[in-house]
Amino acid sequence: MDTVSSSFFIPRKEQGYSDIFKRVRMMPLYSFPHYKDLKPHINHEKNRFFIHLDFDAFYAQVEQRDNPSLRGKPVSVGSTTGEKGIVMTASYEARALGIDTAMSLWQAKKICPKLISVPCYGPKYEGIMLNLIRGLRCFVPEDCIEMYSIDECFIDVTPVVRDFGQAKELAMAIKQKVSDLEDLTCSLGVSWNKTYTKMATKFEKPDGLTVITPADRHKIYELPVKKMWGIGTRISRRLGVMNIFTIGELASASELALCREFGVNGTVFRRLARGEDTSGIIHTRGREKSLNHHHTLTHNVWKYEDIESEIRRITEYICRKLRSKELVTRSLYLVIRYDNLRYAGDDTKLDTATNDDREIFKAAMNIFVKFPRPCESLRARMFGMTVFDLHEDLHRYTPSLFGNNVRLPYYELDKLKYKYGEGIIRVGLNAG
Ligand code: TTP
Ligand code: CA
Repeated sequence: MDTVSSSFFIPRKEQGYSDIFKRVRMMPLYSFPHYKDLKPHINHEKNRFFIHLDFDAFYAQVEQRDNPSLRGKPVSVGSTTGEKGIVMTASYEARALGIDTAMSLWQAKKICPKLISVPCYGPKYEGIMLNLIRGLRCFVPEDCIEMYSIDECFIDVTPVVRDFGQAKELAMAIKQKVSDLEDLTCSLGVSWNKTYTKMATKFEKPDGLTVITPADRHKIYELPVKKMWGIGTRISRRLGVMNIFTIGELASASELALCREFGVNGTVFRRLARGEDTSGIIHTRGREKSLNHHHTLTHNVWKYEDIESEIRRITEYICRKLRSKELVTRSLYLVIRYDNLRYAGDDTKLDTATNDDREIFKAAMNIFVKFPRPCESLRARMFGMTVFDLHEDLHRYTPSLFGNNVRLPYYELDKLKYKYGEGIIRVGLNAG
């Protein structure tokens, strides 16, 4: 499946707080319908049913769920320390008082001195979404579910419903499932295409459920263009210059004029506005259940530093493989074969899913110390590592958000290595 990352979602400079925003942005880069995804032969209004699910005030709601003393109060979640405090999201009580995402904590406290700011805990939120995706498999096959961001997913319910009535019933059942599984509320949009479902979700937030059938198209058409999936401040401004202010106006605009201004995206915008988004579920998660790498040496080794260096080498290899597939691992298995042809192997579970060379190296060394220590008369000749319990890497585009360790920009380093060769840079795996 072809996916493109949409730069439209990256906040623009003129929003003022873009620098702060960039720092707090942690959701995976969105996949946005591409020209290639739009298939004219699909009869787009018939027999296709999608649901979009979005948790309400996600981080804040989770923290209020887990800490009853926060319920009913203005709460913000984000970094809480020093001048760099930031609001990643705010509870609805705080929003009612004017607190907004990406505000500095200082600014937020000025507006609402009673605001309670709590730190965010990424792995917990990630776990909730992954649990939900698992739970949704009782309604549709996994292939029909697209995890779109840390708190949003699309579900293609075409295989299991016949009309909008059934699609709505299913959406209600999903809402109930979310409540049963996680005791959280979410909002849902139901429509015949992904773009409309995403916009529908916003109609009745929080705890909403909105169905947009072809007969309800006018509800979408009345919205300002900026509300459309993929259209931000800059594009809506350019559309404004063309006298296009609503989605309806975009839908009926001249395709030629739009293409002159936006190239092929002009066609995409127009078709999405018209409800002609024929894109399907996009899978970003790899199919792999595990990845492994084994290396047999030409010269057997026994000195600690040589062993360490071999383990480091296979760690780097495995981590790069994980990143190339945008995966993280929760479990690790290390095996060594000695020159007496015996094996030592063991596995460990990691505290959090990762593809960070340093964390995996540390875990691998912790396994190694339990093995018979190689010596001059018992040398190691083969090293192998397997990672399993793999998940999609949700933090791949925003290093350094969670955990005590500062995440290194591994994806960027991989690109450098790919371009300039292995020797260009090496991470010191012994560091923190
Ligand atoms: P959103 O779905 O945009 O917001 P929300 O769930 O808090 O509120 P809403 O009810 O309007 O959907 O984002 C989901 C979570 O992602 C949010 O709780 C916090 C996090 N987030 C960031 O970390 N950085 C950001 O820039 C944004 C917008 C959200
Ligand atoms: Ca949300």
